[in-house]
Amino acid sequence: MDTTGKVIKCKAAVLWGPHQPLKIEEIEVAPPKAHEVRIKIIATGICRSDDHIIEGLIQDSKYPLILGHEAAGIVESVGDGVTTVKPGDKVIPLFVAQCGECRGCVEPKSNMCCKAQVGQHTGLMLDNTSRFTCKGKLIHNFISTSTFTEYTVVDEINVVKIHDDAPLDEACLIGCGFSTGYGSAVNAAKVEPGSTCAVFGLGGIGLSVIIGCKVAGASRIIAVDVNSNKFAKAKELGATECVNPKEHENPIHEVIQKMTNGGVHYAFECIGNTDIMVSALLSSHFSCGTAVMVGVAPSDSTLSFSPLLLLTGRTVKGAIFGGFKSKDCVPELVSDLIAKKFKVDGLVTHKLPFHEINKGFDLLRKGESIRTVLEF
Ligand code: PAD
Ligand code: ZN
Ligand code: ZN
Repeated sequence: MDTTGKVIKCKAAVLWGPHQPLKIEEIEVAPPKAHEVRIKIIATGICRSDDHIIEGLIQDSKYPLILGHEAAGIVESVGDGVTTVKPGDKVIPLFVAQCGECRGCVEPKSNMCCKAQVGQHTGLMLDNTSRFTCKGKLIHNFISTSTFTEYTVVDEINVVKIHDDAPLDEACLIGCGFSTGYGSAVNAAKVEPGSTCAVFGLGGIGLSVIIGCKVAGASRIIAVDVNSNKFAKAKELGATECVNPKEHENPIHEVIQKMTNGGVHYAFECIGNTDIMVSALLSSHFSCGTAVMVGVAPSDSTLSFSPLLLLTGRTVKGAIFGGFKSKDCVPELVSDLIAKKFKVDGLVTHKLPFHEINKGFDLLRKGESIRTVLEF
């Protein structure tokens, strides 16, 4: 049946408010307007950033909303003026937009688009309306994507075509977790061959940082987590040593300084914990270390440390989506995946049918899963 131009009724996981389980509801998805694309989602991963919204950690979140931002799917229909994708194309929705024209997009060192800023939770399309309704109520989107639904609508600057041969159940991880971690190492930090690295937090993000550090030729990759069950996977992906802070009396930065003759070249925080952000900074060498903040901390938190830590030569930086310009880099990363330059299947610990989404979140919260991929 041709659905072009029609409202589609389908199943979606709606978050009606913070601290609630997701509810599978029948929703209406309006056709795409000009410069918008309607996508049938085929596979979507569960990321901790989705859980932060359920936990109410991001204060300007708009409810009710449909979460999900790490996905791959197939274009169902396009609005007027869309030129970069067509019905039937395999695509990845992009929570970091790339319009190609704004200040952020033309700056070579930036990957932030000013037209759709990922940090501004409007929950709406660029024209300030929504394409989702449920039981007569407007449903917001999440960081311009919303992929916990059989169909979604995104602005054209938030979607990119990928290779026809892409396996969508793996390519979905290029939509967030893999690219965020991998890019933090190879792109934001620019890890050099022979350098030493420490990675704090071994979820989908931290493990992808490890993959990036290994590809970049790091000589030592120290993996840090309070859950020792994460260590086997970290070693499999490239960690050379694993440390559990709970097994040491001294603060973790002292342990790492001792292991590395004063500190690592690159330390990555992949948890979203401001205390560990400071630990990461202190774990980097006082004269030349770089600490990269990748984890998303609660929106009302602040980072506090002595400026003397920087005067001696340390660098602090942060990156969203690994600093990758999304439209330019996602198709390349998918082609690299097809060419087996790296593997992402090690990150997928569980596959579940979409309607078991709450079970997927439970697995993440219990520390039992890395990525759960939901299939429709
Ligand atoms: P995850 O929950 O799967 O992994 C976090 C890991 O940290 C777990 O293995 C925990 O056991 C471990 N951990 C928790 N507390 C500590 C501690 N005090 N010391 C050591 N280890 C600890 O999450 P994830 O990998 O999906 O995401 C990690 C963070 O990255 C999270 O804050 C998420 O919101 C953020 C993120 N950032 C971006 C970005 O673009 N910057 C994108 C996606 C996710
Ligand atoms: Zn994510
Ligand atoms: Zn832009």
